[in-house]
Amino acid sequence: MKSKVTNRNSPTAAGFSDRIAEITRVLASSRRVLVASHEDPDGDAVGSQLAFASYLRHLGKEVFLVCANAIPEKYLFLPGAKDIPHAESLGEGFAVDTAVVLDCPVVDRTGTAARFLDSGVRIVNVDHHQDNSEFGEVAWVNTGASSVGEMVFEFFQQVGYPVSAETAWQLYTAILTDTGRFRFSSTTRRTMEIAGLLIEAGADPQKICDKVYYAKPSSTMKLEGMVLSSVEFHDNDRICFITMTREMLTQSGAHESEGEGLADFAMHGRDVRAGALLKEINDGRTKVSLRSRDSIDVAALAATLGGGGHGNASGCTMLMPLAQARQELLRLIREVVRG
Ligand SMILES: [Mn+2]
Repeated sequence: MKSKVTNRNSPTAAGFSDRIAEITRVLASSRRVLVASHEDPDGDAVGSQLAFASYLRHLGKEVFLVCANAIPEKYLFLPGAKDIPHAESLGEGFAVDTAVVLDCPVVDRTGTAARFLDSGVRIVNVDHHQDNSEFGEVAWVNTGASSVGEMVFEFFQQVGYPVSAETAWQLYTAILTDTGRFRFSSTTRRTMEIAGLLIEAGADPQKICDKVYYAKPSSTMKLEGMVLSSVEFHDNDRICFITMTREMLTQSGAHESEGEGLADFAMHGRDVRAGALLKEINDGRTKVSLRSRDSIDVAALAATLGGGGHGNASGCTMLMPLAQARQELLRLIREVVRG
């Protein structure tokens, strides 16, 4: 029987244990399980995938990890991250009976891994995005969670799965990165408690933070310098745009994934209410990462452009070249900032 279970409130809300029971019920009758997350993986995607895979292995499942495209180098220190295969490397005949899809509001966010998620596959959807479409046989959505890493931790506690040191590193990284180093409004007392429990279980906060944020290759720093020098302010410094062009990637020798996290620089300004990183894509499109403060909702703005995300951090792809996208985005973002 197909059932949807959703928890859009706190991790400790009534019914939480029912959701966990639904997931364990599906997993109990599964044999070959794929663990997938979104394309352009971030720390939450990689950390949660690795942690959940370890639990499934512990259950004796045949477990397959997959990523749609390259995992950023800064996450390769995580135990197991180097061994996550690309979707392309799993052959044509590859099939699973069940898939755990983490941190994805819609199935398509799995990118090239979506081809393994046809109608015959039972999907367990674990996510914290507001705009989750509740796809799958079980959809556990908790928009109150800082990260899927936090949800996975709660899941492990509920089912009595002890967190190993390796898993602690993975989940700590997921939470650290998805909270912007415990800075975003999604950071709760429980988030900090979980971080503390993960440290107790063996996660090293200094080493993890250094690996993720302070171990950049020179190409990344060169790219960052170029992107920062593109900074432009509008409307009395209330709107800030930064830009990443193909030329900058070529000149710095950086891969596109090295620009992850750069969007946050748009919000470093004292008076900035909303900001964006505009990334030029080869085929005349422009990828946009949006950021905002307080009640300014950039998720709604991204949604009007075919994207999505969280209220203060969202993204979309605009079907126009950079210069045109910048103009159009400025017009739209002004409406949001002026309210
Ligand atoms: Mn996440």
